Amino acid sequence: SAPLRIKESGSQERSYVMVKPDGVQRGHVGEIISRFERKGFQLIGLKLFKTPKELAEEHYGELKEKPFYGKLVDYIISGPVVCIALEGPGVVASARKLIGATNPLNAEPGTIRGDLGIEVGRNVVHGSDSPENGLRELGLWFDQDELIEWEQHMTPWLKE
Ligand code: IDP
Repeated sequence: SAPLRIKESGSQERSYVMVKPDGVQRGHVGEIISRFERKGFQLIGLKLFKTPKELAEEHYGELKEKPFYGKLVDYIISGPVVCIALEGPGVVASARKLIGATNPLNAEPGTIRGDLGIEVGRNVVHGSDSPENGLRELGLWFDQDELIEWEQHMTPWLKE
């Protein structure tokens, strides 16, 4: 598996979020990025990307034995995705809350999947499930020089 190329910057937590091909095709890219922006997380990486099959397989490697694995990989490579790197305290768990339950039918209204999806196989968006996986996935989807460390001037208005 790929090395962890992304260092943790101080105590800052990072998450890998991705608009899946259905989200891109349905024109929800702006809306999805906007939900994380308005929450207050800092955008440190962003790109439109055509996923190589090997990368999709590596990303979902833990699910290799699942019956839906093949279709999942086909879905993820079926069109461009938008790769999003976010940073901030508690960003992994918070992004998962904003995204909602894996199956959009179980996802609360107000979450991305709850508002925008109806099937688990077309659930619009991905978010890392642990800080460790956040760093692992950022290392898979981004080159080091694609992650930008920048000073966010609204920080004093977001953090005490
Ligand atoms: P997560 O994306 O909410 O973390 P995981 O269990 O890690 O959920 O599953 C990864 C992805 O695999 C899901 O987002 C979904 O796209 C797909 N998936 C999960 N369970 C099913 C299923 O039962 N049928 C089809 N696709 C599934």
